[in-house]
Order: sequence, then structure tokens, then C-alpha cells
Amino acid sequence: MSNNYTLYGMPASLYTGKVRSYFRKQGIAFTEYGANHPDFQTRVMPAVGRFIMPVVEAPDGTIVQDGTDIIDHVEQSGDAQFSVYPDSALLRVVSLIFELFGGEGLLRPAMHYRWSFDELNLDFIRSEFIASLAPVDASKEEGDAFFDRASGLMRKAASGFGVSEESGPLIESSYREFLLLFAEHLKTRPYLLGGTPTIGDFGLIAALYAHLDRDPAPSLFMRRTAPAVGRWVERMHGPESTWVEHQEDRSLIGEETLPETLKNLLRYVAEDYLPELRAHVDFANAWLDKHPELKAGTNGLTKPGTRTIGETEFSWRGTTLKTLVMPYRFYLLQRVQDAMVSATATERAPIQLLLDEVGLGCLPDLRTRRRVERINHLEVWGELRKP
Ligand SMILES: N[C@@H](CCC(=O)N[C@@H](CS)C(=O)NCC(=O)O)C(=O)O
Repeated sequence: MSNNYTLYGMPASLYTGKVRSYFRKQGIAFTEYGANHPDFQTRVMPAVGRFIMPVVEAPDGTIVQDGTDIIDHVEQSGDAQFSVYPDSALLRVVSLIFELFGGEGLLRPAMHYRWSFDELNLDFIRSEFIASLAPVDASKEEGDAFFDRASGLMRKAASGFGVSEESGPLIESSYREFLLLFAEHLKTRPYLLGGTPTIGDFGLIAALYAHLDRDPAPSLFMRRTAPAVGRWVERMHGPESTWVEHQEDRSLIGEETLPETLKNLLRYVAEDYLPELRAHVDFANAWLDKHPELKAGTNGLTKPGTRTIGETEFSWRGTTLKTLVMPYRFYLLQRVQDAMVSATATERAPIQLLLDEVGLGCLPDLRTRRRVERINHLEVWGELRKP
């Protein structure tokens, strides 16, 4: 077991939770520092080119940013006890869909439940933000100034993910539906695909831990609505192997007999997230058409660290939402598509059948004209794809 990994992030940070949970489930010891650590400010941030977390420094000094890239770095390092990528092509595709949905699709409820419930949440969030962002010896005024700045940016981000007074009730009913479906699924297995967590669990834990489990308002909601999901969060964030409400069986589910509860979760993803994904791919392709001169290996914008290329509208649950289009999402979507492409023809047919059955049949073809790549910790566009 290596004990030389360093994780820079925040307890209240969604994507930091994904990596922390991965380290714990893999039995990898690590030291965690806040974004207020002097090394983060002076050495790590300049190396990754923007203020963003999580960042991991591996035992050999390699700096890796991004939850997914960190997991893949560790998977390839030999330090992981088990692979979080299922051997079965079908389960791999399913798991990667939940990585995408958990980190990106559940951002809307995560941001709504953090920033729309000030009476219950604000004291807690203020304390959390100050603890990880302000220097440890900051005065009260300095701490408050850090919080005011960061919370202002995050409220703006929440609105960019479709959170508003009008969308609030719909976000709540949609999230409730998700919780009930996931709780039903977890009745007979401890993790998404069976007895061991896979990449999809680590996608889901992002939103479901730091925001939706830890913040006071959604924590109460989760515990009341779907205690089984609360138990999954506990399991995901503990290093031990826990067999309390399930028979001990570490194997993954069989791909021939996918539980209906898993298909229902996939149907939910199709209804809740596919319209947004489709609108974002369309917007990105129109944007790429308008930037034919874009140099591969850049994001095509003035600042290389900028994460969005614009905003677009789509219909969602009978209303219209407008959200920020972030190329990073296509990076995760491509992982689903790559898993399809690398499957054999015999493996691919049942995967497509499953996607068709649950309303996600178009996922393999939802492509941007250029791939999104990550170079030097930033998202950049690749060459135009061959037609
Ligand atoms: N795809 C990135 C997303 C990281 C991310 O958005 N992190 C948030 C904290 S949870 C952040 O650093 N936000 C700071 C900002 O955007 O200014 C990853 O997985 O690492």
C-alpha cells in the first residue's frame, strides 16, 4: 500500500468526493489538503493552469487534475487493488453512463439543494468554504470575504446549470424520483452493479456525497426519502468492506439478467439527462462550424482555462431550461462511446439492444465533430473527425 498520494480539494467539493471515495475503496492511504494550502496556491495551481479541484500529486511527483484522469492514473499505476472498469463490455458501458450522469446530470439537484435553501444551509456552507479556502490564520473579515466571493461565483454557476426559482420544484420532484429508483435498486446489492463499486458508483458519489449527503437540507431529504441511498453513501466513503443489509457476494451482476431496477435507472437517465446532452452536442457542433479555423489542441477561446463555450436551451420535463455547454461533458460521453467501439461486434449487439430498450439508443451517435481531449490538465478540441 502506498502512502504517498496527496489530494488537494475540499470536503464540500463534489469532484473531490469522487477521488476521496476511490482512494478509500482502493485502500490507498493519502494526505488531504484544502485549497488554502500554500503548496496548492504556489505550486499546484500554476501547474494545472487554473483554480480547480481535485488535484492529486502521485508518489512520483506527477500532478494529475480531474476526477476521471486521477482514477485512470491510479488504475494504471499498479496501486489499485481492483479495477473499477468491469470486464464485461455491457457492464462497462452501463457503468460509464452513470459516471457521466452522476458527475454532470446530478449537478442540477446538487447545486439547487446547496444554494436554494439558505435558511438551513448557509451557516454550514459558510463554515465549510472558509475552512478550505481562507488561510488557516485568516481573521473573521478575511474569511467572510473569501466566502462572499466564492459563494457569488457558485450561485452564478448554479443558475448556469438550470437552477432557478421556477425550476426548483421540478428539480426536487425529479431528484426524488431518482432517489426512490436508486434505493429500490440498492435493496438487493450494495453497489450499482453488484458487490463491488465500479466507475459508475464513483460518478454518482460526486453529487451524492459532498452536496446531497453533507449539506443540511438535502441530507435530511435523502435520509427521509431514501435511507438506502444514505447507506450507499456511507459504504462509498468508508475503506471497509461492509455487509450489513446484504448477503456477502462481491461479484458483479450477470449481463444476461440485468435487474429491472437498473433498467429503470437507465430510463430515468434517458428522460432526465438525454435532452440536455443532445442539445449540448447540437450547440457544440454549430459552434465548431462557426470556428473552422480552430487549432487542434486548443479550446478555441481567449483563455485556455475557460470551461464553457456558451449556453443553450432545451425542453426538460415540460419546461424550458437554459444551461452552460461544457466540453468536459463530451469527454465523459466519449468514454461511453469508446467502450462501445472497443467492444466486439458480438458484444455490441446486446449493448445497443439495451440502450434502445431504455431510450438511450442514440447515445453512441451523439458525437461532436471534434473529439474533446485533455492536454496539460485542460480540455481542448482534437482534429475534425473524418466523416
Ligand atoms: N471535471 C473536473 C471538474 C472539477 C470542478 O469543477 N471542481 C470544482 C469544485 S467541485 C471547482 O474546482 N470549482 C472551482 C471553480 O470552478 O472556480 C474534475 O472532475 O476534476
